[in-house]
Amino acid sequence: MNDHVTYEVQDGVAVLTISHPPVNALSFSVRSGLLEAVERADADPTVRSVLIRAAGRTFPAGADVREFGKPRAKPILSTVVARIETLSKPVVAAVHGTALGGGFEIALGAHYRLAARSARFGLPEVGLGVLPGGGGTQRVPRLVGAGPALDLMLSGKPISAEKARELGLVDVLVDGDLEAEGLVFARNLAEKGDPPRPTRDRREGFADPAAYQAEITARRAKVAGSPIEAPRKIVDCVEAAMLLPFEAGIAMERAAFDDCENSDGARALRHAFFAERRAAKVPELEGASLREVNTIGVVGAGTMGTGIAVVCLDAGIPVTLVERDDAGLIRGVERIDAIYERSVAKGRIDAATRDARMGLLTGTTRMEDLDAVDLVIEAVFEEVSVKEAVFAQLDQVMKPGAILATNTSYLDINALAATISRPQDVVGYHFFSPANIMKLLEIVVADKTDPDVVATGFALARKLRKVPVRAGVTDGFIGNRILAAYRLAADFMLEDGATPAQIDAAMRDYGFPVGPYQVLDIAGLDISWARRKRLAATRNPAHRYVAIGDHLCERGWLGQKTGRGYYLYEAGSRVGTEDPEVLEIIAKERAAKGISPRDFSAEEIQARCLGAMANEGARLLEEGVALRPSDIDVVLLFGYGFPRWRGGPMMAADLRGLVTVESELKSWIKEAPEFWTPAPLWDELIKNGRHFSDLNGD
Ligand code: 3H9
Repeated sequence: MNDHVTYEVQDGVAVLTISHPPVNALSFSVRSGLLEAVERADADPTVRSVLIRAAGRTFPAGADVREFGKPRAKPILSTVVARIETLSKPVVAAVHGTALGGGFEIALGAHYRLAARSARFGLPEVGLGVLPGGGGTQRVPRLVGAGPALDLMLSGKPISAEKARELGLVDVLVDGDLEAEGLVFARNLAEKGDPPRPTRDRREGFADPAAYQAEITARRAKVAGSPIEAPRKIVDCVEAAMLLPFEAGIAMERAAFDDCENSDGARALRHAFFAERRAAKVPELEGASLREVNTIGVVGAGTMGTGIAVVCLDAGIPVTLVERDDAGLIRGVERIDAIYERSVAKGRIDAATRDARMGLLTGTTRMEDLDAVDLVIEAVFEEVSVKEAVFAQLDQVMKPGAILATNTSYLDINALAATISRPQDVVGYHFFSPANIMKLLEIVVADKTDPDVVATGFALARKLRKVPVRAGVTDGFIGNRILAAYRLAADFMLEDGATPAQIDAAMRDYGFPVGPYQVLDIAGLDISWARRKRLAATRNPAHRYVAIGDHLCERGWLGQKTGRGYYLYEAGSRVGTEDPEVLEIIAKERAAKGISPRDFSAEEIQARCLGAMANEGARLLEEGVALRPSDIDVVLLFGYGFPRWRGGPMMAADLRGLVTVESELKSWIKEAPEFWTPAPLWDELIKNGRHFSDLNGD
């Protein structure tokens, strides 16, 4: 029919094969090819039934998200699905891989569904800020009722073919050759004279109208506070499925989809989807020859080292864990054991899997035992002299060509690499705590890092199920540089009149799970204190400095672990209350600087924190520390709790308008010129009518 849909008749069955690598997304050419093929099958007198299948790794994984937000070329997906459903001959879909979103909806347009046992079905649209727009909200409830339909649409999580069959979404599971079985099934339908079975005419899901409506009411209450519109529209559409005629329900779904598609939330979520995938594409991959990483050494069995060891063990990679002495090693191995115990207790893995993973772990106190490993991740105390000593030892024992990764958060990797004989093998792997849970991995490329070492890091990250982002060497890399700017903006407001609780509440309202001072109390105030002390020698005394955090640390108030930080914690409690003494310290600091406190609205708090983050992001781009704005967004989304539906600080600035953000930055310059002066990139983009997203490179 066209390059993406082929048509072939076998034994009276028209076989329509979708072929649009990599995931058979339903772009214009696939939709039009499919529609044409369906029309042809209808008109072809030799055809008695139809089989829709896909070539390659999967049945369509959804609409082509790259077409979203642009005028959609006809035929639209719901037209294609409707035409499949109203065909006068029985239509069978044979599903393998992941039938997601529009792909699942195509299968629902067919009259019968066969699935490979390994197939998965899902409606992940909500994760992109939209809802199923190819009839999914109307057809799925007809088959399974409101509860399971809303589970699929509101969670966005796929279900197994087995589960889909249990629910009645799939007719037959296939273990063998799916295409051959599909052909036999389609031919049998024709031979038996079975008529088409349009999903729109089915009513099984409406068998208990009261239960259906009760489910709608319960879910409506649950999604009432959603920051994006899509979940509420999903509930409305599923309610309409039972109450309205089919065509009216479809029209309602269409209108709801259009409303959501162009919302800021949906744009931000689409951005996040592509940004994550783009971040994995770095220049070093071009022509790289990957180094083999079959065994890994981890030096340091503290919280970070053990978390990293678990990440590697989970990927099936044997790990040699090194500590200075037996006691430390035993504590480390116990920590790893405890992580796996919890996973077993929570039912995430079974005991056999735990045993297998623990079986890949070797503990030692001898650095020499790392002589054969392919890569070492050093996770010792964050102190230059300690790291240098470990590096010197590793340089002695590691085999030539082995990779030496340091898990530092701040330190100068160029300087560290220069202390050993093989700087080309040195790279930074900045994991986030807890390493076995947080998805982000900053891969820090030093001046002499060999491109093969960088490329190997990205390949390894995929194996470790991490989201890698390339960063250059600077104090704090991408994430902690942005975090420092965020905190400084917050600290300025603290000094000028806001309280920690007001700032935290404003940032939670924006969508962060916790505010900046809550994070400080959780992480420990001493970490950022150490950084400030380290930078003290080079700090320009003319720059505005807020010493409130230092005063708390000097009193030994280091956050939750000491029961006191920016907030006060009752013994054993993780919920802080406002601490009058902290407010007093802040008031004293203001008085000492002659500041008369003023009020800050939540909007101003948000604008200042976000403006500071985006401005620091612009500096990181100018310095070449970050390759592209979307990489900065990925770091903040996956490592710092930035709300995904806001897209990250650079996307948020785009959505708010660069002119608006820049003029706000300018209006604050007099308060701290070194901090608030917009990076030159703002003017350059604005003058050319461009956005940060125009620098993402696709
Ligand atoms: C929808 O269907 C709406 C309808 O109801 C109504 C419409 C009116 N579009 O992730 P991978 C690209 S909404 C365009 O690395 P994996 C992806 O960018 C859609 N491109 O592979 C990447 O490109 P590149 C509902 C897409 O094996 C390449 O394919 N569907 C799409 O790790 C490989 O992807 C979804 O939300 C797409 N829909 O995972 C499913 N999907 O190589 C979204 C992928 O240039 N997709 N690409 O970087 C996924 O969840 C995963 O991609 C999947 C494969 C699980 C399928």
